[in-house]
Amino acid sequence: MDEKKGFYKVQNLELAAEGRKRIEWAESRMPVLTTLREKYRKTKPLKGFRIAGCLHVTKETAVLVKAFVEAGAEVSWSGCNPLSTQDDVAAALAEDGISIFAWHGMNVKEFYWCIEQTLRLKPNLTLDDGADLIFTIHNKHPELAVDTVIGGTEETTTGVHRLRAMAEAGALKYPVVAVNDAETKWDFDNVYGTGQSTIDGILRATSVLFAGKNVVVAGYGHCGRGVATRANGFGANTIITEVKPSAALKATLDGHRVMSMDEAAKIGDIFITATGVKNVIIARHFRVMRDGAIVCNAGHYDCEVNLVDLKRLTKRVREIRPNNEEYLLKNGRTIYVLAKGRLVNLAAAEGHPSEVMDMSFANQFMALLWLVDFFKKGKRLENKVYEIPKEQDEEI
Ligand code: 3DD
Repeated sequence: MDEKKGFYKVQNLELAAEGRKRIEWAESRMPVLTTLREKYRKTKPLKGFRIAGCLHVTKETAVLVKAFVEAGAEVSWSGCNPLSTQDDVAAALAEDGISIFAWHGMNVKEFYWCIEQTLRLKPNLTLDDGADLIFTIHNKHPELAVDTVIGGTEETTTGVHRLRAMAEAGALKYPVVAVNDAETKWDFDNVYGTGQSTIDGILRATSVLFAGKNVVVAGYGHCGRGVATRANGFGANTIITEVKPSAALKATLDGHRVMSMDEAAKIGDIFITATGVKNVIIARHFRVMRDGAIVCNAGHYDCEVNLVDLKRLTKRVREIRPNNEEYLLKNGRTIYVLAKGRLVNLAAAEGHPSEVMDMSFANQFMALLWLVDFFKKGKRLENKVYEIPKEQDEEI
């Protein structure tokens, strides 16, 4: 590990050169964000503002972080998942003077330690993917939420759900923009991004044939729909499980088979959860799974595949390939779990392609400008979850 107390902690600074090339590659495919960066390079509207970010440290996120710095902001960053940090990118950012605390394969204690380090900046803006930063501020540093932070943004569906619940309970202490709900985010990132990057993660961890396989996708929201569509493209027989009748009907009309997980568990070859809820695949499902079944998760949290249940049924676990653990069950059958049940697209691959993250992150950039603009005009926003202004979606 390379560490400069209070400034950065990354896996290995020697990876910086590699990381820089990967960031250049992403930059060349992110025209919207780079246009915004050029547009604000001179006026520096974020000068005097301090952004704490908690979002997957990938080559695309590095382009966003650098755009904030070019726009005048001070930035301190942590990853929002223990397995999603690209260590070479983190090294490049640290070497370029960005305060970053992130490495691949951290434990939960280290995960929250990294978030705490970013708060040394005393941020007045926060950027979240899953709301762990906002929750840490509200629970551990309420004075920061009340006296310092003027607003924040939230990247993902799960995080927006958490924050809406908080706002409804009157517990939200500063305004947050639901970046996830921008059409130029969810209708591209969640559908096309998750669709492609989830398959990418599975292929890198297994290199299995998709054609002809029974691919079970749990959840037919934007993400699940994207994954099922791409699996179909590979020639898979797609099966959807859904609790929401309208979503189940949509899946049926899109040509997928729809059934309960109890039935799908018996015939599935590859299982992908994308529901945002916990315990989607549990003991009774593992018990009836085929020998050699592959199980993974595309949702933000690792709560959808119940590994505690699986371990109870298991004789022996070993890593058979990177991000691929072989569970030999007491019933003699074998199940493969990818990326320890964490989001397989970022843990076993590189997350969504740059082209879709370009639009998601352009929304992040403009949402923070929108918050700063209100602040500079002396206006007070309410402590609630705001939608992205329609004009912003259109401009992007
Ligand atoms: N997410 C997926 N791919 C990503 C990438 N390449 N860089 C940063 C974050 C990335 C997570 C997003 O899809 C986020 O919008 C979400 O979780 O919804």
